[in-house]
Amino acid sequence: MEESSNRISIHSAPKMAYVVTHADSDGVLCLATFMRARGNCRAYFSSPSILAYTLTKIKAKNLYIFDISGTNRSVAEASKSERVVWIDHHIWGAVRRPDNIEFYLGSTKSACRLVSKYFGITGFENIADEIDTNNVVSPEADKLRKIVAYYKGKKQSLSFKLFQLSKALAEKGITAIDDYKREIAEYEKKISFFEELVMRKVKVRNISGLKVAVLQTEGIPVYIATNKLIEHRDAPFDIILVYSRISGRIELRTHTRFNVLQLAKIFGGGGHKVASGAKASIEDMLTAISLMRT
Ligand SMILES: [Mn+2]
Repeated sequence: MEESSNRISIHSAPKMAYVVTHADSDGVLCLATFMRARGNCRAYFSSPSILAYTLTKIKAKNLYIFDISGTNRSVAEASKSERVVWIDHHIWGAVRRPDNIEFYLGSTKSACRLVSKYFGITGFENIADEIDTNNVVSPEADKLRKIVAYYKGKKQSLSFKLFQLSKALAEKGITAIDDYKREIAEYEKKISFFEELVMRKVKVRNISGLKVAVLQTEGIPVYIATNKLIEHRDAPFDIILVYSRISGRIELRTHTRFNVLQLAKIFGGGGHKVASGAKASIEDMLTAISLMRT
């Protein structure tokens, strides 16, 4: 019911801004910060690999893109909207900037910190920094990460749930997370199951002196795998490779600050030096790792 009323408001307000943001905690906090500054909007949750396709659905007067890096293809697609503001903190390759796109890029810990700065709205950037660098210390960051992980695990109407969460955060501030006790509790029940699965399924490889942890499992949050593997007897790992058969994507992390971005780039992926992702098979990624040191 709420979904349909949401749709009505879109048609009655054609000039409403469009936002495309990353379907993760940082992306949610970017959107919440935006809505605090500018009010309601039409939002799409996307990811680096599907951004260009997401943008084919949008021709807006005002489009904002948060927390996803661009390629020449996605930039060309975005420029079909009238005016675009693109705010991101990932490492970009060379792209040509069309006249109607404003890039606001930086190397902050979270994209939310850049969005906060751009709109002059403060409040969520410390929590976003904690989650996006996998350095969660505050209970607020811990709870928010669990709420987002809960919805990502459910998959059903993920975008709508993340939109509602962003809106609640914009309206109530971070105390909005207190209304998600059930989701947090349900997610917490699964954590030890995920952790046990990580330790049981991980395969350790030694490739040209690099310690590589290989995981092929669906539905395990990457941060859980990364954090649990610190306890593994072969830890720390230079490269943690988490493959999803459904998406055909590999997420790369590191315990040793090994530059995993260079690996993702080989396959047209991207991200940060210590957290990146790309579409690739495990076999091809292991080959790339072995070639890197020859
Ligand atoms: Mn981010």
